[in-house]
Amino acid sequence: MPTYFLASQNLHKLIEMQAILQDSGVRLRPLSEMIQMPEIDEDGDTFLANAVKKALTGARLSSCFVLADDSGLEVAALDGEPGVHSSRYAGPGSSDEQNTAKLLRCMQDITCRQARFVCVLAVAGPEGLVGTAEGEVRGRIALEPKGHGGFGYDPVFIPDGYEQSFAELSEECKNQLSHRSRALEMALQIGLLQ
Ligand code: ITT
Repeated sequence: MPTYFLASQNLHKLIEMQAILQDSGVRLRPLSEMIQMPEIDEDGDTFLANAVKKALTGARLSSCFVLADDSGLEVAALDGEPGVHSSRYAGPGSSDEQNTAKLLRCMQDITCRQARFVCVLAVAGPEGLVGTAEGEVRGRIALEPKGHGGFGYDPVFIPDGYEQSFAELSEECKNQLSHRSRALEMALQIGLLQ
């Protein structure tokens, strides 16, 4: 079975992606099984730039086929913030709870609560970049956190067509709708993962 190695420090991403890829014929393992990944400075202005940087670094160091995910939340009324800064919105090393609390504070007086999650995937191998794929899910920011599932901003993100947050919906439900599952679907469709 073709195997790809995920270059990520975020265990939640690995668990979600393994569940989404379960019946795809593609196997995903953590890159930490092969090498110790150095800390990567995610200094790109776009999800694409950061995803490509993570995949190329992992592939160069391991000589394996490496998948990377750069993702985040874009809020329309905040001009797309937190965007590429999603994981450190409340400052370097901030927790999911601190980031979510900051987001709710910034949106205190904002009635337009439209937002989207974006995921850009990049695959690189020993010869360099293989390709990229992208997925998004649209929704709105809740007035307060609800639910205990998922990670990151899941407790405050309500996908379009639902009344519950991603953290209240089941794992299966999130994995059918999410930006990550849509990006993986595209990656399989275009043969980026095969
Ligand atoms: P790696 O770079 O090591 O993969 P990371 O968590 O730092 O791990 P990113 O730089 O891509 O990953 O930042 C993604 C952040 O966006 C993540 O920490 C969450 O705050 C948010 N995010 C992305 N996908 C999410 C999801 O499905 N649910 C909730 N929040 C999400």
